[in-house]
Amino acid sequence: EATTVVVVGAGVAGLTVANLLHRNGIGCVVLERHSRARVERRQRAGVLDFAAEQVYLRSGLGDRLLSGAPRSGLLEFRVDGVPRLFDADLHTDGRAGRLIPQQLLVRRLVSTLLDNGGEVRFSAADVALHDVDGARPHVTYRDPDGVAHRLDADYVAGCDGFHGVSRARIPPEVLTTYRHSDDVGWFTVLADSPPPRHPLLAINRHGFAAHFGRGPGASRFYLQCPPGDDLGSWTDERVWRQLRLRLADDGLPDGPIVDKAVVDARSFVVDPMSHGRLFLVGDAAHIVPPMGGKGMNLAIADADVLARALTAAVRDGDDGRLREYSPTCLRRVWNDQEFSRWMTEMVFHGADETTAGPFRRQLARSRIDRLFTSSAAARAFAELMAGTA
Ligand code: RFL
Repeated sequence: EATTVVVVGAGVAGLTVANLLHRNGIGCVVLERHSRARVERRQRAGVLDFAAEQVYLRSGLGDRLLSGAPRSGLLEFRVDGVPRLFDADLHTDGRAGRLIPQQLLVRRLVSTLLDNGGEVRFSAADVALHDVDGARPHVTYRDPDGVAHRLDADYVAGCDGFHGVSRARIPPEVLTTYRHSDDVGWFTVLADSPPPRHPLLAINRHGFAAHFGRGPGASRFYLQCPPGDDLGSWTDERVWRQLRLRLADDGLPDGPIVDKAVVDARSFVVDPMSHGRLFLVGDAAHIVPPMGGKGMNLAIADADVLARALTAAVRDGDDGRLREYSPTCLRRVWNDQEFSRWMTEMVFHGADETTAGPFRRQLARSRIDRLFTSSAAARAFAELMAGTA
């Protein structure tokens, strides 16, 4: 069996590549390890930045994918219980992003692709890439009945996330890997509780916490914690008590907690993002710390660059853009890597009263204060939030 492009992974990256290729009339097959139900349930990000929104609008997918997704023009910083609203719309001339839970976007990307005649093979096991540096790569996998298959292709898009198999196909001797870990952990909670009026970041002596909406009846919270913190120590009762203290809101409504995790504030980048006829897209090539809200948006930006480059190569026989794929994406990746670290630094402060806590809290206050006193600082921040189109 043969196709033009095999896409490995049906996350935001892979599904965006496939939808964009499909609209350009380029044949592709998506291979996904998990079931459709599982892929459509994974709740992660929630903010689509302006640059990512433009990708869908330009390709005519905007109505289908983004209907009902509200604009997210305001961001609340709550310093010592005092709210301050940052107006991203104002400082970017209306280029604010939109709120859309990642799993809703994924669900819509899947149904749009399938309705348009695209193909996703879910529950594909043992996906393996072969001859990616030759003229004609192929991908092997097993279907849910255990039957082995082989797909020949001109190109492979490795969109299989940080733990996927694609990245390992780039020989280590040509790959530079950049890693950085902060001495901070993020304990994150997903709850069926009312979302905040605006995305909220809170600074006070009890430590940092953030509250983001994930649709009409769902919230994601982040609480700064020691790296590798013990999940078992975060009982539901402690979660709500800490959130009320840190968000300085005694009346914060609770609700059933549906997920808890400790995530590293990990930064990771590989260079180059391509090898032969294999192209890495999204988390397969880079991870940014969560506080910048850029992981999903970078995946969409990469997907757009790759879909255009593949279209030029397949339709017009021009592979110049494919050669530029990795450097083009990496410029944005490093820009957002720097923004995400800066954002983490901006709000980072412990509850520790004896050492760095009080000092860092003053820095956090000062950085936030600058956003409200210097229009140049506000503009720089809002522009990074919007992303570069
Ligand atoms: P995904 O979403 O991980 O999708 C990869 C897909 O590949 C499949 N796969 C395989 N398929 C076949 N064969 C294999 N061997 C395979 N191995 C893996 C997987 O099953 C999956 O379907 O990567 P993608 O598409 O690159 O998208 C990246 C985003 O998901 C990620 O960057 C964001 O979720 C990060 N992130 C956030 N980003 C934001 O922009 N804003 C946020 O607010 C935000 N919050 C978050 C986040 C990530 C979180 N996690 C993962 C801890 C909050 C959390 C909790």
